[in-house]
Amino acid sequence: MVATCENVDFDLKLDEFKINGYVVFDDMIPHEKLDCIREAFMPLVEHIKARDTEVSNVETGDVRVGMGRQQFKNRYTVTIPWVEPFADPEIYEHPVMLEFLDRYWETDEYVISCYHSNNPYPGSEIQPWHRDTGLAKYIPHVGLENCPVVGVKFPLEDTSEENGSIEVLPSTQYLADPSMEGRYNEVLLRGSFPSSQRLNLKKGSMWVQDVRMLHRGTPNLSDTVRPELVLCYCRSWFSIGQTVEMPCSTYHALSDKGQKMLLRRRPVEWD
Ligand SMILES: O=C(O)CCC(=O)C(=O)O
Ligand SMILES: [Fe+2]
Repeated sequence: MVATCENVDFDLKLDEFKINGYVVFDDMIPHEKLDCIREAFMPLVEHIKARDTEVSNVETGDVRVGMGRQQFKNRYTVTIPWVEPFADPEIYEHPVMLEFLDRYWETDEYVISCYHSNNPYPGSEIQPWHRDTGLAKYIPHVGLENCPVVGVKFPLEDTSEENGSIEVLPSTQYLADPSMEGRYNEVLLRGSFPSSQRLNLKKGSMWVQDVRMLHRGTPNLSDTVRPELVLCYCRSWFSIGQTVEMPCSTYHALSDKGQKMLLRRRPVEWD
């Protein structure tokens, strides 16, 4: 059974998110949908894996064939093309997720600013502890109650200690001491931080990540890739300098809500 707004305790989910810096929603996406996405996704990530034998700082390639990079050894990022089966309104307009975001930001003025993925393969290694934002540098000493950008993530399979489930250090999203930025990995490896935990997720779940919360990818010890897709939702007044590419015809076919959330798309011509 897929989660509906009627069977979610949004007040509790918001409290969990504000306290922990992440929140998990189970049973959000039917397994068959994820299987279709996985089938379409594999050629993209395999293309990048075959092409990129070196670690790189920049993503390259055509998004429809495989735009991405080897981010760390055997760990690939892939930009997701805005085409079926990836661009599915039952995912990016998921009523439970939009209701959650409307309540979190107390407005529906937000946009989708990226569609991306994180994909550790067997042989990947532990990542440095990090945040996915430089907010504490741009707005030092202010632990904003609401983060203007969040990642909405969904794995295509169960994630586990074996296949490289993410490790998080809950409640670190409000840290805003700029002198600590760039030192987190060193500090966390040396000190004692017993509240860190692995997020072992069930296939079908979606989770929201406050991009300020400290986290790291872990080694994939299984024999197959562990893909996780991420949609970035961002307040309309904020920018992370990224946008989704799509042809005008695709944009005009979106729902009113879809058009509002993808107002910042980059028009491209695809034949
Ligand atoms: O895929 C993961 O488990 C974490 C990846 C991550 O945090 C990143 O690359 O920024
Ligand atoms: Fe990250």
